Amino acid sequence: MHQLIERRAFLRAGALGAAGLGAAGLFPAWAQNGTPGLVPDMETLSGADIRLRVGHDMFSVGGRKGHAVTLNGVLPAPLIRLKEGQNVRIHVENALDEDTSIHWHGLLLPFQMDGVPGVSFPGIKPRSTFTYEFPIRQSGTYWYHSHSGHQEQQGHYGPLIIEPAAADPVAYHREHVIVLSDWSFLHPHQLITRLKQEGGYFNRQKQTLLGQLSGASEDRMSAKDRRMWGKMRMDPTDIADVTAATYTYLINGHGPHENWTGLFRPGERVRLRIVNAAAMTIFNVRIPGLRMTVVSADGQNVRPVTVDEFQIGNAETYDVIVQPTEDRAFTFVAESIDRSGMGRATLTPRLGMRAPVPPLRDRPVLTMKDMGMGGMNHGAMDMRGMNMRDKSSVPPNVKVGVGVDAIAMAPVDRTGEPGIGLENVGHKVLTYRDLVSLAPNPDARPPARTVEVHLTGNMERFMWSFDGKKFSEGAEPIRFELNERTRVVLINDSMMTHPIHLHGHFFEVVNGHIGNHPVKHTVMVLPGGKVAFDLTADAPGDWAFHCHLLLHMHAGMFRVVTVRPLPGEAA
Ligand SMILES: [Cu+2]
Repeated sequence: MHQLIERRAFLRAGALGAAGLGAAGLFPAWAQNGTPGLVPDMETLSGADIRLRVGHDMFSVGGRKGHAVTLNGVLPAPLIRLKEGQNVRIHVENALDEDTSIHWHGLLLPFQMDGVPGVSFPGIKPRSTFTYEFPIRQSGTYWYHSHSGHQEQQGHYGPLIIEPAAADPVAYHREHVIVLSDWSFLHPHQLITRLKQEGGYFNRQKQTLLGQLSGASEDRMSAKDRRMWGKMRMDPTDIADVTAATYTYLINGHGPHENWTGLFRPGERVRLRIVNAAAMTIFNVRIPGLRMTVVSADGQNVRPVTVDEFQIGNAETYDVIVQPTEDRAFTFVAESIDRSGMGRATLTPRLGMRAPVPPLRDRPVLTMKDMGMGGMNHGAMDMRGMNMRDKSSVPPNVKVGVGVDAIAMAPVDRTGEPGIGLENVGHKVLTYRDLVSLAPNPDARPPARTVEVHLTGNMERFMWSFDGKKFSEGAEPIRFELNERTRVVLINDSMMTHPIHLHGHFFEVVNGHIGNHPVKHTVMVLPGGKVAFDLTADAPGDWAFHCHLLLHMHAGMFRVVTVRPLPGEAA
């Protein structure tokens, strides 16, 4: 390890220095073009007292300028770098004309410091300062973002890295932070209006039924599937609500043409700390020519697993090690799940070198499994008898009204699958089943009870909910007793992948590796799929629980989770 540190000091001193290479502009030091990575003298926010100012700035990408919400004047926000075991006070000044907040995504902290207005604190009023203060009880790659209004979608997000107190089990010579996001020049309210008018508004790649019948996509969908989709009046290419029709996909705040570039020396082990901070985009990540060894998921170490590609949901983080040995450039590709566009960056030994950018691959097409029929025998299925709103397959607490356009009749565990569109890409794609916690799970008790939560929606009307009930309809909190051990089963009745996030806790994704289940704060549930996680409710308070596709959260796919009693309260 000592050698590695010396190596990093050398990098700082020398040949690869970033001075004068990138446009300083709106970018924080860590996100500048041509960066050598996180060298010791790089400007980051660290120590016991940190100051952040939430304000307005213009942000430009692709030659256009738009209005952004920024922290300390930059987009993405500054890198916060902390040390496990320290205490931190973070003073957040609100220079906006509206309330703001910061949520520390994935951090274990007192609930009053979690930063969700209306749930954990009142929010930060205009022209006032709120001081967050909490001990740092963990290490790894995390991030932070606004939980107020639509500020996160407008640029209010940044990375947060915590050094472990003990030796890091992951060895590396160099590290880069890679924050993925999506940028629209339309205000989030305009996005919502369009989606409410027509669920598939931004899905300009629609396959027409006519096109399918003419045989254009014969090879990709059976006649039987085509008949079924037609009958359901649903669209098998509705993979993403908001697409490249309006989004520019950003890597560290840079568009594909700005081509954010990170440096390496051939032979080095390079740690990439990858955060999906996008509002509405799930990404497929790959680096053609380089294999990636996943060493951490959602900030928690996993047994190293080497892959060629992975799908990353909103709010998830992955740390990967790459070891480029050749003296050449590599393209980092973050393709949107619907393949309407991509974020693109370059890893290279020297500035000015670039690698080919692969073309967008064919758009994926949903299957019957994605309609919640994965557990059915297709041969024996009688189409005429199918009713995707058959209430009998859900418990009585699920409200099946206009807000629910489908019920998964036979949902299946899809944690062994790589994600929509990645089933047959010809190389190894990460699945949740590949993730094994490096440390044994701390709580060996079997769950005492099971809580089922249905992920529900009406795609055409852009209505989203848990158990058929929007948060604004007065949905009851999900209650846990302090230190109770529960199995939570998420059942996706819709035909979209939802990344579901629980605040203030880690949970263990039940994937067959008993005792070493991967420990996460956000989990993607595939269409027609179900995911179980075991939870020890060890953090008293009120916590947000929601889909991290931000427009789904705003539409109502949100609940409060309460853990009681609070400290000092009678049980
Ligand atoms: Cu969602």
